[in-house]
Amino acid sequence: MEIFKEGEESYVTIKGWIYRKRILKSKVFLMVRDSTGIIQVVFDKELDSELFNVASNLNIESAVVISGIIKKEPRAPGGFEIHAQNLEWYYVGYPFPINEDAALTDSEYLLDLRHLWIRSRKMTAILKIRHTIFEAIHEYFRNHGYYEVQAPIFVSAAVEGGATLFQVKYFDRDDVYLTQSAQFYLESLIYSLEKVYTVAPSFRAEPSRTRRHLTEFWHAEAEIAWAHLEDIMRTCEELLHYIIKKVLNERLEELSILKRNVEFLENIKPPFPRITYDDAIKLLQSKGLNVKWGDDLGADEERILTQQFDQPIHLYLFPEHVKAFYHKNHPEKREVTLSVDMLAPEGYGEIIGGGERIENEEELIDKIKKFGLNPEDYQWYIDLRKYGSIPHAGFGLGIDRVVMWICGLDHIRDAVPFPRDIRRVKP
Ligand code: NSS
Repeated sequence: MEIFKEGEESYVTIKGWIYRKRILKSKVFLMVRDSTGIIQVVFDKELDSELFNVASNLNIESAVVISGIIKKEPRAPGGFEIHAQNLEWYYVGYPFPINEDAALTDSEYLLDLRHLWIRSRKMTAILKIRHTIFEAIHEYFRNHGYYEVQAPIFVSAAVEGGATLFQVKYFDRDDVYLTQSAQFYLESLIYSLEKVYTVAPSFRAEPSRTRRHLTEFWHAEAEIAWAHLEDIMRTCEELLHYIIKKVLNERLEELSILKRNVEFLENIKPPFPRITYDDAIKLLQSKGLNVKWGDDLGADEERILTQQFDQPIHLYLFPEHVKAFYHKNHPEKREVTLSVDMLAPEGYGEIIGGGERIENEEELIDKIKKFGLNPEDYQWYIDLRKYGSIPHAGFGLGIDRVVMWICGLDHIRDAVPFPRDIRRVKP
């Protein structure tokens, strides 16, 4: 809590909102919060009965400015309390009918009240951690020679398959969509800037409500000239490690509010284990799962895989048809691609997807056709392969999923202030 000193050292003024209220016979205790924390304020009836009455009648979430003497009080949260001498209130609050200690639930009720619920202690802790994660991502890329770039949100072709494209009413056109990924634009920018990244929203018309899918999510994407699969795997683990270290350095208090197992995060250290798709299928089969080579791995399979390790893992070399068309095929093992997903441990699953891109024009056109797509729709993307094409690779990290895992949340919706899914675009 920021203390505004006025004259005498121990006389302070605070501005905030009433978080909790407790009335005893001759004392009112207000817990007042601001963006920095919570402090206890005492109003003594015997010292000032008028002030005592005003304080007793204020609701939770009323906005207040309180002045008084700050004293050490080991029994108070934070070790200090303020003995109030003056109280001004602005707008009275509401009696929020929710027990804050309740788990962050899937409750539609809390989601309807999201504009108010974001004031809760847990949501505040999550939003501070989210802030630090965004900061870490920018720091990592900027400290490693990447240029930050921006790609359009209105686009005219699918990157990650037509099934999850959101069509937009764009004047009189019916071939405009919201972007699923900035990848193709980043690819075009490596020919001048070599290493580029962007942090932006991506949109997917995800038809189902799951614990890890939003229709609008935040995406950190990078593309690197001359890079191969190995470089991507190393970059991804370094980036994730950098994020975790920064959160551990700066957000221990918030992690403890969320009751996150901090020791688990402290033990995360690259290089992360690697497992090929082929071996993953064998491992899953040995666990009795009904999967065969060529299947796409869903949340259930990923959960079982990640539970075999106490680190994030690289799952790599996916079959061609499981991944988007732009992935480059393995030079010797043509049925698989130079692709990688990073899966977060503790059952969380995929947080990053990436790999090497096809750099040869003919190969790219063949692949587009093989996937039943129309090369005309990808004309400018194919064009990039005509002029000074080079090997390159990149990846996309789902920031909300990383927030969800680092905070130890049950649902991705709680990783975002105002989540969007198939049924919800409000508040
Ligand atoms: O579809 S991805 O696996 N890959 C791409 O979009 C590439 N074009 C990125 C690139 O190489 N530049 O999505 C990347 C990540 C994925 O691992 C998830 O963590 C996240 O984006 N993602 C999502 N998060 C939340 N909700 C949804 N619906 C979602 N879809 C992907």
